[in-house]
Amino acid sequence: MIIAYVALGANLGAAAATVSAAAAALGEIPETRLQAVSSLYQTAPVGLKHQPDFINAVAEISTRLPPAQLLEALFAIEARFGRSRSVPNAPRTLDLDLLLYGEIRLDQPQLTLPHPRMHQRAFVLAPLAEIAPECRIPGLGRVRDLLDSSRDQRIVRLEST
Ligand code: PH2
Ligand code: MG
Ligand code: MG
Repeated sequence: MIIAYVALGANLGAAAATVSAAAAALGEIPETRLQAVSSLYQTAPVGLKHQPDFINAVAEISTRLPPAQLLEALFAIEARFGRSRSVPNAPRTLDLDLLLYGEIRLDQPQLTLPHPRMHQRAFVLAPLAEIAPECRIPGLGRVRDLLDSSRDQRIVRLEST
């Protein structure tokens, strides 16, 4: 089994409920087990500014699926939650991004690993550090140390209900 990390994000509709349900859906992927899910975080939009705040979380899974097949399964869950793809960075009902797949580095048109922007994004690094404090991003170093450089980004951990 390979340990992989998935970022979850939503800023349309019932975003918190969607992110929680999508995290549970990760455990339904064939050959895959859901190991941990972070708290939900309310986060300021990065990139395109004039859109609602996001709800973000990170999940740890273990899987026997190869990266491409895992990615297909993530797209299928996005579609199930009503994701339509318009312009890049547009508001979305659900975004699932594969962050890390073991220590693998990959640079393909459909998939880059580690995720190329994860190290700059507090909305990824904070929930990742919560569930995997010793986690390292291959080539970039420890998640906890990288988080210190993104302290200016507004993110609030939501109390679980
Ligand atoms: N996702 C993006 C772009 N900007 N900002 C926040 N706060 N959360 C996201 O999940 C997010 C974003 C592209 O996928
Ligand atoms: Mg994304
Ligand atoms: Mg995506």
